[in-house]
Amino acid sequence: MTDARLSPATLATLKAGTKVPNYDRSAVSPGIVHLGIGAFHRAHMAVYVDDLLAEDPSWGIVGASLRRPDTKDALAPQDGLYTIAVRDASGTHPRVIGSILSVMDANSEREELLTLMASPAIRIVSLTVTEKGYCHDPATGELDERHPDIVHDLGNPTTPKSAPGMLVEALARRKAAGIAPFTVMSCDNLPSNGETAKRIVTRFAALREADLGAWVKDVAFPSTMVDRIVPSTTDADRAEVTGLIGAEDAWPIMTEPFTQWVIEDHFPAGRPAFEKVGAQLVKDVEPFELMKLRMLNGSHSTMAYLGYLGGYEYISEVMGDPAYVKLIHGLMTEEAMPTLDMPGTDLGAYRDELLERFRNPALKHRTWQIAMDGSQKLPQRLLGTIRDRLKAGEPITRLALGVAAWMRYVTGIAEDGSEIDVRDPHALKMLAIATDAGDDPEALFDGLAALTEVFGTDLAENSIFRTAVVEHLENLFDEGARGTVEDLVG
Ligand code: CS2
Repeated sequence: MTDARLSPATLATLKAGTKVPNYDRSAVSPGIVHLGIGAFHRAHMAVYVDDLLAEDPSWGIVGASLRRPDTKDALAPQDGLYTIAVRDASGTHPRVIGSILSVMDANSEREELLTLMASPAIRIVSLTVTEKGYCHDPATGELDERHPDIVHDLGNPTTPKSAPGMLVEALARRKAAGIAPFTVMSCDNLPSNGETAKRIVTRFAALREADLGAWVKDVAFPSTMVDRIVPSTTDADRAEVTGLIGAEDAWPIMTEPFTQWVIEDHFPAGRPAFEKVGAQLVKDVEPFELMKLRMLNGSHSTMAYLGYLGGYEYISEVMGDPAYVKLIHGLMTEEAMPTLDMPGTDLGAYRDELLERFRNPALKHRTWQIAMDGSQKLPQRLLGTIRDRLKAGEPITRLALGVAAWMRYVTGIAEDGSEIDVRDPHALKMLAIATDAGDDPEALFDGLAALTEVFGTDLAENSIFRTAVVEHLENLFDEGARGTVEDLVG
């Protein structure tokens, strides 16, 4: 017999051991619209909200996807219910989350979504639209005014496609109706994500209309640091979760036990009591963001490129290679930690906890998944750290290897000659550069470092940086990734 679909009707019949919502879902009303309803949000913020709804049912979430209807397709028949499955060495622990009341597909329901965003009940619009969703220049953090979606949205402001366009149109409607703005809460992996969102949204609003630009300046954009590792769900995961809970879930979310959320406490329109469910509400999130981006994400990207090239499919496999572990330990200890200013935080303990999380054998986190969108990730994960180290006159050996591995990866050809499926908004441009360069490390460096949206205008010219990356590239071409890592740590 096939299992019945997860839904309000089957909730009471789930297998023992499955945690289910402890509140009456029919009493929950929407207070939050979330743009970018992917796995990251569903493993993170939606869980914190789920923990709070028994106490305050006015903060339900309506999720929206800006690009693909697949989340809506999976969750609509389940009335928004889905499972998070927490994996560690002891097994997989399922919990059904009820905080997402519905999912909207912005392409087919744009007007309904904008109407909801403009309604007074919505007091927070949160975002996980990934780095590229900001339509900005990652090197400067400014709105990319030539971005095709931005060009489209400025020409068609009432039917926008992009996240900035959606936010500004909803805010414009609130302004026109005399409704106070919602708070915009970015949960993406960007430094000062609140400020970045604010810069982009206010610029876009000002380009639409000076008055609107001025009004949007008063909108609150708190920064947040979000941390939970969420590998993409596979068919095997779906089957495992269906077996565990006793109902079919079309899109469960697989994650780790660890979760962290640091939030700048600036919500003039009100907020759920996140501090009661484990979030840290602070004045200044930036040091936490830098710590996470430079230590966790910087290590992740370095392991992703060197790991993929070295033939490792999962991060836990990379962590099984002592040379790689030594490299990552050194990258954090010698090169990232000295750039961080975190009085009162034990960075050594933070590093050790990260290494344990990376080791989690049950969490099948693909190197290929993390390798995606490197042009958008490198600036805040490795290049900012490199700039600080260069300014201080300190070595950048391991960080430069991370950059070189990315350059080698985006050539699109693996060490065994097979093709790499490079996913990146600049993939084609980078492939053309790599094709021209062939296996000449200097030409490859010069071609890619000229991408000012990644490297700014300073790094391509920096001879210490250039020499370090070119040397690593030579090794990567000659010895492969494993050989290069062994040479470096040996
Ligand atoms: C990862 C992150 O895919 C990636 O680029 O580095 O998504 C990482 O797993 C999260 O930031 C962890 O909080």
